Amino acid sequence: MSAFEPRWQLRARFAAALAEMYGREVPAYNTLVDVSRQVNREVLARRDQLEDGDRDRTLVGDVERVSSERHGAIRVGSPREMRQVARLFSVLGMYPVGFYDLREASAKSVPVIATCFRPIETEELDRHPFRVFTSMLVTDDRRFFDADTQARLEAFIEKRVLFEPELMALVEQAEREGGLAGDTADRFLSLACGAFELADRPVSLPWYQHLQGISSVAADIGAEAGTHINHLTPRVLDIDALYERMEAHGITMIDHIQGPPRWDGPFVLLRQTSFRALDEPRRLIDADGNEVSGHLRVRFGEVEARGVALTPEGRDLYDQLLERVESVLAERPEASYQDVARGIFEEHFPGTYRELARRGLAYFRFQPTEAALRLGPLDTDDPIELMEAGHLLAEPVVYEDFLPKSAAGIFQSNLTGDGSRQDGFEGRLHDAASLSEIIGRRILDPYALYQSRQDASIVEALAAIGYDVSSKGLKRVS
Ligand code: OOG
Ligand code: NI
Repeated sequence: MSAFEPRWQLRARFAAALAEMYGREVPAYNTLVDVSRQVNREVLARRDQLEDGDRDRTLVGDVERVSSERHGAIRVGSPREMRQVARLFSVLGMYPVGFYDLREASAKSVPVIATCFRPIETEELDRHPFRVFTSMLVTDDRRFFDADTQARLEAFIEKRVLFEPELMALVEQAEREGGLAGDTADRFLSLACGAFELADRPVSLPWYQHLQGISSVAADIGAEAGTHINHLTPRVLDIDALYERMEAHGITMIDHIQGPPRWDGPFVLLRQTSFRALDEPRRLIDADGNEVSGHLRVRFGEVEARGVALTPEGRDLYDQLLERVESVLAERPEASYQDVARGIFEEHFPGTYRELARRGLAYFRFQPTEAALRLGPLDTDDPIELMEAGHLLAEPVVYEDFLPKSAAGIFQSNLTGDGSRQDGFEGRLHDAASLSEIIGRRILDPYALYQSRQDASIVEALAAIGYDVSSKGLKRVS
């Protein structure tokens, strides 16, 4: 019998410990969590009064999970560090999903590629959906770093120890034995949490400033002795309400909510907003080697609302519309993002979840209706026809991932200065395959994960209605 602590429980305890630590260090985070909870309570109370169709607009997924739902973000400097992170997170049941190239998604200088470590099975997501957006500095990209800076960066990063030997030994033990239990699990969690605390080790000011001239992200990664959680993000059910209320608490958010607009149609993907990094007192070493006190901005606050996951076709449409929004705003800089985006969505995006399902633009969990269970199979097994006939309900699948444009926007709005990028040079190409190799574990394709959840729900629903699912080839709806 295995006495290992379940991975989801380790993950839940890890997330709680991080939140406790982060709240102590960044008090505005606690305000954000309090306001999110309050907004969520209000939305849920209101939601109980709504008709089914309108209920979808708040898109809750599993109600229980929302209150504890968080994502964090960390940044590392090398393939070696990235591999260590991947091994550590796998002990918590978090695996790399999706590839993000922030070098391309950003107008400013953001020289990183990234993935998200998160649970992948529905059950695991429902138990505790903690995710960590993890970026890695691309030190050999000449658009950002000349040969000398690259060499100094790599030497600095190679020398530092993000995860102490005792922690990595526990990771190895978990890998070897299949898990951790009791005091060993406790020790692992406390060391793992400690590894993401902002270390109070002095920072070389000239080196920090040199890197900051190139990119604040590079300075945050390449001049610090350790890594740190740079934000921890609660999920809120009504982000517009939260936005207004944070202002009332004296916390100024960035100028708009990133992602799709608020409108009367389906809530897709992800909407996020943040408040600026705070100046935090730090020990600095000046050019003469003297310790001086100063301030650095490294951490910030962010909140998000999650909508339905889109299929590749749905995502293409979304990306096209967002490009339109940007080109309109380029011509009319005085217009509000929200108004322009709403107008474009109203004109070009399907206005209902049902229409998204029909056109194969989003993922759904199909469930049999009471009527279907009573009446049994019809002469079709097409999930969309069955939905139209009232035999299947299509419940939107929540988006579990990130958006490169929003991520770039989050990076940018919290950085000091634009940095510098020499676009004449060729950047080193990266994709999911090359980052998989770096990580030493295959990065999973988020679309494949959503698709298989949808497929599994269809098989289960048809079986419940009385179809012989073993012998039928199922039609895919998307
Ligand atoms: C990560 C930014 C990306 C998000 O929510 O899109 C992110 C970072 O600042 O390190 O967390
Ligand atoms: Ni974030």
